Amino acid sequence: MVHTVGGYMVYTSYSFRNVFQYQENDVYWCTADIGWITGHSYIIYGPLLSGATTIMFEGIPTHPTPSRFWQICEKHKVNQFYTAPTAIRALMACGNDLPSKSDLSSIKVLGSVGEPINEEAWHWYDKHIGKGKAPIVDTWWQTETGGILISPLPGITDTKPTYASYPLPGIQAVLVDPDGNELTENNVEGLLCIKHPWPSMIRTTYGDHERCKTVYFSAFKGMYFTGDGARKDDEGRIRVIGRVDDVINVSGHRMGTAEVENAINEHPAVVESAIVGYPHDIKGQGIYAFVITQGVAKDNATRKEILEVVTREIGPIAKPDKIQFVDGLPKTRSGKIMRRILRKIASNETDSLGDISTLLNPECVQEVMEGAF
Ligand code: 7RM
Repeated sequence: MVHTVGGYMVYTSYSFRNVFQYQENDVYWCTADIGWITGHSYIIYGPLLSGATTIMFEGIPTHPTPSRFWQICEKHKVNQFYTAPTAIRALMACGNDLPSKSDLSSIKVLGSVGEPINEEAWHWYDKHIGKGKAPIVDTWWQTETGGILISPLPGITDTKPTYASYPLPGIQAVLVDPDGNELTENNVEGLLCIKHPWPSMIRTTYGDHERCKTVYFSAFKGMYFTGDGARKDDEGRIRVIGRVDDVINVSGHRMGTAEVENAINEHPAVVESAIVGYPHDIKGQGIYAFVITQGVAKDNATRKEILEVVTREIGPIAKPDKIQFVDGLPKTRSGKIMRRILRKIASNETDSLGDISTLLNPECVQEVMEGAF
């Protein structure tokens, strides 16, 4: 993805200052790796262009102890803390007493990025890290967008779990139907597009300009297509429900991966989950859930409880057909679940898994494959 100096600088600094409400002498920490766009935009460019004190961390959240993040927050009196849901869920599973051992009173704003943050993780982050006083900015954006396009503004917009909320000033986010008609009313679901250009938008895909045009600018005339599906609530807040390619169609009902995972994660013993579709003779697609649990038997009684939670949260139509308990889920280095691999495993196409060498944890693939139905 090619970004250009002027626009990228303008937009990363603008969005950094507004989304994190950075004030002079604050200490800001984004836990990302600088090799990921989040590190580029929000460890380096946005903060440094704003004269901010920005912490750069190399390591993992659980080493040498799962208190690492909270100890660093205390030591450097971090005011704005920005991380990914995958890290929040991993630390949440380590217990509530760990964050309470560190003084986190300096924290004013909490950020989340990379995937939809599920409700349970949102509440844990709010309660145990922000102590109910630090607004959570659920920031939606992409490598292609260069910077945050949809996010609450702390102290200005309200926050609502699982909602990235409203586009930043200047950003014209819209939902469209498959024919490209704009869905202007609230309470709708559609494809997330951006109507008007913004300073840090993708300029080209390196060495292949046609590809850039086809992938992002050809689906809908005059708009940038994000590839994400989203929903608007009755007040126009936007909730991103996952990549359109990952949407599952069960007997004609369309479901985003995030929605079903969010429901499964509400079960108290579920640490993390991933759902994918697989071919199903009757329903078209069935729902296959890969679930990491803690402290419960990996048996049908737990499966039944999970199904009950999903029925309560969404409805019987979203109940997974298969639930496989796993110890780990294949993740990219930036913490995103590789559903492509899980989809192959769920469909019994394991002889064509593709390249798994860039995974953070390639060793988990074997385990997941062996336990598959
Ligand atoms: C910054 C980054 C982009 C994709 C994007 C979404 C997903 C990112 C959120 C989110 C729901 C969020 N760049 N995504 N942030 N989904 N809520 N707050 O992640 O290019 O690596 O990924 O990530 O699907 O299109 S990225």
